[in-house]
Amino acid sequence: MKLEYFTFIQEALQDDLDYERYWHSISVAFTAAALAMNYHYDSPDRAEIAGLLHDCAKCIPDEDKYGMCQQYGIFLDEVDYENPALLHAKLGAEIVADKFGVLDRDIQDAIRTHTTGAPNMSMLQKIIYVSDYIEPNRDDIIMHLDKIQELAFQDIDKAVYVISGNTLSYLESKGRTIDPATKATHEFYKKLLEERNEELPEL
Ligand code: DGI
Ligand code: FE
Ligand code: FE
Repeated sequence: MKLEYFTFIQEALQDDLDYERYWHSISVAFTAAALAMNYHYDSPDRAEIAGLLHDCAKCIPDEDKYGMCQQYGIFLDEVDYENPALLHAKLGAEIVADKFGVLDRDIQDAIRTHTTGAPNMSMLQKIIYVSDYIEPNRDDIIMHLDKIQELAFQDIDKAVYVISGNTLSYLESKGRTIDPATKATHEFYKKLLEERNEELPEL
């Protein structure tokens, strides 16, 4: 039954995503399952499903994304209108219910927050946020990726801190608008590590 469901998802993704995005999704799914096992998360298969589906709305043309967001009643703020790259996360969280029967709120939340992160994320949200960044098949050149991959399996909160910090620096260097959630994520995990008297990793 489970394998049939995975096959159903996999075939739909092959239709809906381009070649690179499809393999990125497979890679995020396996990375998420590995992190889930590492942190004794109760259902690694749910992490796998969230990973498979996290970018399911990525290849919808931008001009269609806005209309679909409206149909689903998704609230969009100014940053979303300026940055269509942010929409696929919010839209994906709604599409998975309709198209893949995913009614699990934690999976939906993990998809919704996978691009910006959020303060005080659940383990599944952190797993997807981190897996998206560290999966081994991305073409992007990411500084110290090997160290961040290692950190992800040692202390996932430190990994969220580093990844959100790197994302902020990247967006600033490109002059892109920062979503308040991206900033809030970094600040939350910085404070959390300080409260735990942990050293802030610099990567
Ligand atoms: O969908 P992926 O490529 O796998 O990765 P993603 O969902 O993390 O999306 C990455 C894109 O989102 C990337 O181009 C950077 C952008 N992004 C992330 N946070 C912010 C942001 N863009 C803006 N403008 N503001 C943000 O805070
Ligand atoms: Fe994404
Ligand atoms: Fe992704």
